[in-house]
Amino acid sequence: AILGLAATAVVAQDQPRIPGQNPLFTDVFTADPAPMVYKDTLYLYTGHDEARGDQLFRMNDWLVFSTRDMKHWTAHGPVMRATDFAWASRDAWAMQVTEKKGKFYLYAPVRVKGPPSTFAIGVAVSDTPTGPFRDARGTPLVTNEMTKMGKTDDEDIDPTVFTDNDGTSWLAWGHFDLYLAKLKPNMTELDGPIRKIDLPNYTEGPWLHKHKGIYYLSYASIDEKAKGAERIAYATATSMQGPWTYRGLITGKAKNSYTIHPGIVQFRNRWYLFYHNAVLNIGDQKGATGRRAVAVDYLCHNKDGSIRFVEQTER
Ligand code: FUB
Repeated sequence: AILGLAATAVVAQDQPRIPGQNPLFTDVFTADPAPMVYKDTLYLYTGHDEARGDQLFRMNDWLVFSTRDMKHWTAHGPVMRATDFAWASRDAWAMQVTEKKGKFYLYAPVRVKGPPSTFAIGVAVSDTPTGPFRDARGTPLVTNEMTKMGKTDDEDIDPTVFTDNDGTSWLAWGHFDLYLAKLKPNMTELDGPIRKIDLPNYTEGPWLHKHKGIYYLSYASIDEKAKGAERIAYATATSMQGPWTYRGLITGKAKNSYTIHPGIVQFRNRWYLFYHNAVLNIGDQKGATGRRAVAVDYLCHNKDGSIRFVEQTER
């Protein structure tokens, strides 16, 4: 009992918990969380897993939920379907929404009609955070850049968008290779060259944030590309131009899921790490890599700029 009490005290002090919340939503399978704070509300955009049987992914639309207190959530339903991009055929994979000058921009990877039906990144716009979002260009923002370089067909995925204090917005994305480009102030065109960033075991799911003047690039990583499951790692820099320095792992593997995906945000003076696992069963549909569940835990920045390892909590 003494040991138990001591352990509880250490956990409470070192790693504050959000008790009883994970997974966040229990009536729908959600993945690839992308939080955005606007005014007094945290909006959480997610992918929507609908895989049946041993299907890997079946993802047709993106959902949004909102909260003002991190306890009570409102589901607003789908904000957009992959096929709302007229040039896309399917696969509503990991997206992110950001606000600029009162408009909301959604960056998302979807499979183009093809052939070849490779991934491309589209940008959509809305006047409200809950959508509906409509294609802002009529064409992809990033078109098969990696395929042009002889890579596989699913390289242009998982866009993350970040706006610096000076108003400059940046887009990072990629599968096994990580790319970074500036966005024009209109948010719908790239500004300048695409740069490649080399990070150890970079796999997918990049997420950019800034804290106390340090830039953070978190991402899903696999030790050996073909084996194991993903864990969240991160790198830091003193400028978006880099150089980026690998700093270690933020999480271990997600329970029951091959993938994990970071979404990091500050809300009401606390930092949060959103991610997904696959511990949720809904009826006869068991959690699996294609049936995931979004979760959240506190994120702590240490004084030396490192991020404290996050223990994944469950209900
Ligand atoms: O959800 C489909 C894909 O799985 C995402 O784009 C990746 O980040 C991984 O979570």
